[in-house]
Amino acid sequence: MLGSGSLSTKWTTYLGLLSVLSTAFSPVFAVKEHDWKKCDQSGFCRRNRAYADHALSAISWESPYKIAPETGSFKDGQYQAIILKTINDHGETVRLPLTVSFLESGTARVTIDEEKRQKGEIELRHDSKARKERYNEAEQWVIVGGMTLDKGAKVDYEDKTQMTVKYGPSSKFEATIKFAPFSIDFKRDGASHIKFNDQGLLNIEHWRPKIDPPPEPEKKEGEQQPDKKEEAPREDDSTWWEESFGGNTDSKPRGPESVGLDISFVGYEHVFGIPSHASPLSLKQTRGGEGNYNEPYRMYNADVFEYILDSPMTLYGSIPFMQAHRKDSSVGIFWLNAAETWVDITKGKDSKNPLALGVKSKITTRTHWFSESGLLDVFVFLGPTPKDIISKYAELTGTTAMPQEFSLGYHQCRWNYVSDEDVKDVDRKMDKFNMPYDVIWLDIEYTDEKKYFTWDKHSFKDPIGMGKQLEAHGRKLVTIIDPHIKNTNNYPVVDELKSKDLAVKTKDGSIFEGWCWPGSSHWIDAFNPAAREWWKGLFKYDKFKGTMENTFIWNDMNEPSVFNGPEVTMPKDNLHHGNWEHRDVHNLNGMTFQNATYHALLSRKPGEHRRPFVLTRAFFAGSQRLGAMWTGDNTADWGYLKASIPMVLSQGIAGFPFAGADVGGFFGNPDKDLLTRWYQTGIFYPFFRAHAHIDARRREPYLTGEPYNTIIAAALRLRYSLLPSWYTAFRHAHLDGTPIIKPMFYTHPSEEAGLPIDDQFFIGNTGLLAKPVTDKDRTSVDIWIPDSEVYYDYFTYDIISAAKSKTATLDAPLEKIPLLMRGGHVFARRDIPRRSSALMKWDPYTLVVVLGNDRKAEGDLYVDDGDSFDYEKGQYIHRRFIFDANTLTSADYEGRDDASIKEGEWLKKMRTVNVEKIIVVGAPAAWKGKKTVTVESEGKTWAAAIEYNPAEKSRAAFAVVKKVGVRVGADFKIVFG
Ligand code: NBV
Repeated sequence: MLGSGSLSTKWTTYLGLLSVLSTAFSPVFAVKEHDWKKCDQSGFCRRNRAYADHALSAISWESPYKIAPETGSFKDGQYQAIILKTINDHGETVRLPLTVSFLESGTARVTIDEEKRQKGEIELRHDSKARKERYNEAEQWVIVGGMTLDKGAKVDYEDKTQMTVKYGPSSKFEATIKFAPFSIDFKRDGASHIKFNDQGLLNIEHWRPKIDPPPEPEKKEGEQQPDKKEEAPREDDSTWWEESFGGNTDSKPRGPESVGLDISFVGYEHVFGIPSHASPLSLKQTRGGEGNYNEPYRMYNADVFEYILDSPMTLYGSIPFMQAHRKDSSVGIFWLNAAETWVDITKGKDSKNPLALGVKSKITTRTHWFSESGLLDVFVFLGPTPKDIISKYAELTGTTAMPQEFSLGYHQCRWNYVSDEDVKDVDRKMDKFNMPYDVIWLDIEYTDEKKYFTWDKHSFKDPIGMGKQLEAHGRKLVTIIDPHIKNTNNYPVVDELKSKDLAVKTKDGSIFEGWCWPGSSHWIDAFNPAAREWWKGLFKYDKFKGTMENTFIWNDMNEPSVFNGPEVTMPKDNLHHGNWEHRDVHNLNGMTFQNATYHALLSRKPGEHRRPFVLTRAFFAGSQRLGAMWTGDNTADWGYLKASIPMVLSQGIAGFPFAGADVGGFFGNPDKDLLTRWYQTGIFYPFFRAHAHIDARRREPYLTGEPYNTIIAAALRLRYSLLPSWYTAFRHAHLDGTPIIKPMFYTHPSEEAGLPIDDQFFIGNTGLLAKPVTDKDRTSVDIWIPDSEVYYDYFTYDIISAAKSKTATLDAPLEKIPLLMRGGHVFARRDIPRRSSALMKWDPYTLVVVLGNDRKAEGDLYVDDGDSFDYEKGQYIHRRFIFDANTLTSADYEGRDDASIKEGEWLKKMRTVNVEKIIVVGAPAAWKGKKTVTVESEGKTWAAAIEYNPAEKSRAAFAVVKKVGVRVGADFKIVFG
């Protein structure tokens, strides 16, 4: 058996080799900030910031972009015109086609292209084979719906200087397009909410030929040089055609081509979104000042291991979606551009127009977005609620896929389980210590020398035997498959990649070779449909031998990570399918790879139609349709535990809620308290996986010793008992993009004090409010109470006394998880402790009815087979529970008629599954002495025993009905009073 010690040595030797090969990669466990570009090291970032500085400091600045009104036309919900950009004092202009689309959903879209590049009337430098157009295929990857034009959109006003279009539901939205300079003011109910180019920072870097400066005339002795100070300031063209960083030079065949725009959120103090950053949920200002950042938020998917906290630095994935919120109003934008993107944020009084706001807060958040290349393409959402914003965004980019049910369970991972025997041993020990888990993971060491789709024959002698042991308790295996393919002999995968011409190319069209785990490697170009088709074949059970029905996949390193590449990724002038430069598509790259794997899992065997599970590290808008993400290589440190909550919340409000952080911290060794608190937090991540670096000590939860083992087991049990409610929350995310864990601004958009809070959250619609302990040695937490409902402690039913908008202090010694139940909700649990979620499949349900101040409660439960796509054919149970007037009823959530549903095998079997127990928290005193309740279901009426527990000190009264005996899928009525 290969011990972790020898693996570690192998790894260290390996990294030694890499550090010789690469200046950009180092095995030192701290991010080397200087390995990543700061704004002034990125040519277009520096230029756009300088443009902004100039525009904002000039005494009079007029944006040089004007619509030529005679080119404009409005038809079927779409306005098209040419914007003329004046490029010199002689009035020379460049033509930029503008399209403003008003969609039926009430979303507006503004797209600006460049005519010369569209028509291919440009010359490429450096003999590049790249495409000449601005990248216009992002929408093919990202947008899946909601694009029907609003035929009802009407021009409401037009003159020589501007036009106003009314659109959206009941025409309550308005866009005023000013022609000169070009700007757009988006209004709702007559008031401005979002403004484009209000500050005049619109900047479309047009194509121009490179003119080599004439050689400096030779200076003759005694001759006077002309005084240069008199010349007009020159544009900074130093990085137009080439740019170097960290020893790598990027050739730019199309010259400068960035797109930039200022987007003001009028009267909004908070903006959220643009994950992933290790930063607060409410985004910080980025132009300096106390407590602010000095750098813009960056989105350029990168392998930034051991990232730093409280930073706008880029991480592994990007979603350029932002929402602004103030009391009672939310609006948002989606910047559809897959190139490197930066966002500056400033906040301040709207000095231009303080009276026009019509809202108390005079703070306006101004954002400045710029991308290196591609179209300027922005969607605008006018709300008014956070839910509206997210659901409209989800309509465009899709929602979370219905997950494999097992994937909501606990995932046990480390780099690496060293052999099949090791895996089987962990599997047995989890059982021995009564710790439920669903999935065990294999990192890169399971392969034969990092050749994906192979097994190390010495350490994984019998993968099928291993898979079968897992299967016995309904458990699964996830194996890692990365996008870099080892460049070596006798490896059919690389031979095929080359012979079929499916890899990413260099700028001159030859196959790109770089360094990653396997050493010299090539990268699959998942933009290429033929590559995706080929990829599918590799996962067939008879091709990827050793895998079986319970094997699923983890895609890592798909930013892509290239150890010897610029900023640890691919050269920007590399070419993808269709000859698009990597520069144009970088942030999409990870999603295309996850997409290829997703489709491969769908076609492992003819006739097998099961939901894939694919974890990805890199992502973009739309990745939510394909699986889960995690926040990458964090550290076993309290700060990273704390940061994980806003990071996961931010994913949720940007449409990709199936998110989690490595429990325990990837780098380093957590002490027992930290590990325990991390489990108590991790049970609330939608994606709940423990993971550890290869050099970290073993830390399977049962190794912690007492009392930690018992405490961690209890946390795991809590996750497992609530799985029905988690699954229901996923169903809602799937239906309309709703986040799975919800920040306060989302659930209580009217409560100003809660808007920036990002360390507590609600789980789905359960009314469960969690505030994990994320500080060392803390034995209590202060939780903010968002409303005047009654709140109970989840475990003791103690009433939490705090007024609305006040904090309550909750006791939280190590064994206690701060978790409250908000009055007014019903949620479902399964209380029989089992080893895995699969073994709970036919278990009875417990309903917890938490009565509100008005003695009412409501909730829902969604169940399906958790594995197939039969839910698409109505094979599911979705119940709505209402408690009112002392009666609990259950009815179909959508009002479907039972008789209309043709029962498949799973639904038939669900006939045996009951709601067995009902707990009513906050039970009225009038129930005292009651012995039975009346149950009515499926034409029968019977009595079930009730046990009433009167209030005691701070504990609320509660009642328990133990043998309810109603089918979970049937309508029922239970009369308590
Ligand atoms: O495959 C090894 C690791 C993996 O464990 C981790 O989760 C990824 O984020 N991988 C990165 C590569 C190297 C990390 C130093």
